[in-house]
Amino acid sequence: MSEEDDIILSELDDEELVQQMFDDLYDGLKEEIEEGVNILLERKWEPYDILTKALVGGMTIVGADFRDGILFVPEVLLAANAMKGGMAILKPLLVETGAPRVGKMVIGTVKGDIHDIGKNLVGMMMEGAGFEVVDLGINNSVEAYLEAMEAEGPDILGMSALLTTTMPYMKVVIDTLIEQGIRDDYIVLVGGAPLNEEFGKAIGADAYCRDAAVAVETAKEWMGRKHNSAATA
Ligand code: B1M
Repeated sequence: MSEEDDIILSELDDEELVQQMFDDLYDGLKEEIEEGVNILLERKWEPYDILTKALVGGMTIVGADFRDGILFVPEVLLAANAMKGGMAILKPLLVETGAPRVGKMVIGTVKGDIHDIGKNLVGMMMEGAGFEVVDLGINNSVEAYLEAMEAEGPDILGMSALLTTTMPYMKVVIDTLIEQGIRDDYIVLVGGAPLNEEFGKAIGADAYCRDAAVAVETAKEWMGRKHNSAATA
């Protein structure tokens, strides 16, 4: 039995446990990640802190080693799967039930892009803040966005892209909204690791959101503006 097998997560202090969770996420150990999340919850950690400090923190390390060619797609998929296991435990805790609906968002990852962890996180946090969220999943064409928007009538369109090659597709979607004369019917928010504020402005989005917490704040702010302009119209 290796030394690793002997580690009892519940016997570690908080700092050691978070470090161990980084290692377990790196190794794609879903059950251990789930156990770590449950232990931190028992220790009265806020679900949001577990998400950002233990899970997103661990995924940042995975991302750096993926970039540097130390980890490859199969390993990163396992890490992503472990992360999703932890997120599934936190989701009901982040999502308040019965909260008054403050708005509705359709969100999806753009065409050509299959990354969905960040988008899922945004969806969870938005639901937690009282938004109704319609998640279109990954690899969405202009047509898929338009169809969902027509069917769902959201206040907000959220788009996610994680690749420099797929982020320009957000502009394709926004340009189509303009062509169809419906751009101003929606608040358009965009996010994803390779984007920045300048890019958001350049493609005609209402705002770029650095992370899930910023997405919630920005959505609330824009919903407030929408109500104010409706009241004065
Ligand atoms: Co991929 N991948 N990946 N990957 N992957 C990146 C993005 C990369 C930066 C890794 C690297 O090289 N360092 C790199 C892109 C480089 C580039 O474009 N310049 C990359 C690459 C190259 C690829 C492939 C092409 C690899 C290959 O096949 N050779 C391939 C692409 C496939 C495709 O999409 N067509 C690929 C595949 C994969 C996996 C399938 C293995 C897996 C995805 C699993 C999944 O999502 N289900 C994967 C992963 C996990 C990553 C990294 C390691 C982690 C991404 C992640 O989940 N981060 C990533 C490296 C990195 O980003 N550092 C990488 C955690 C997540 C919480 O953060 O998604 O940024 P993030 O979301 C944040 C914010 O950005 C923001 O809020 C979120 C929460 O705070 N946000 C929004 C995101 N979307 C938003 C939408 C909003 C608002 C805010 O709307 C309102």
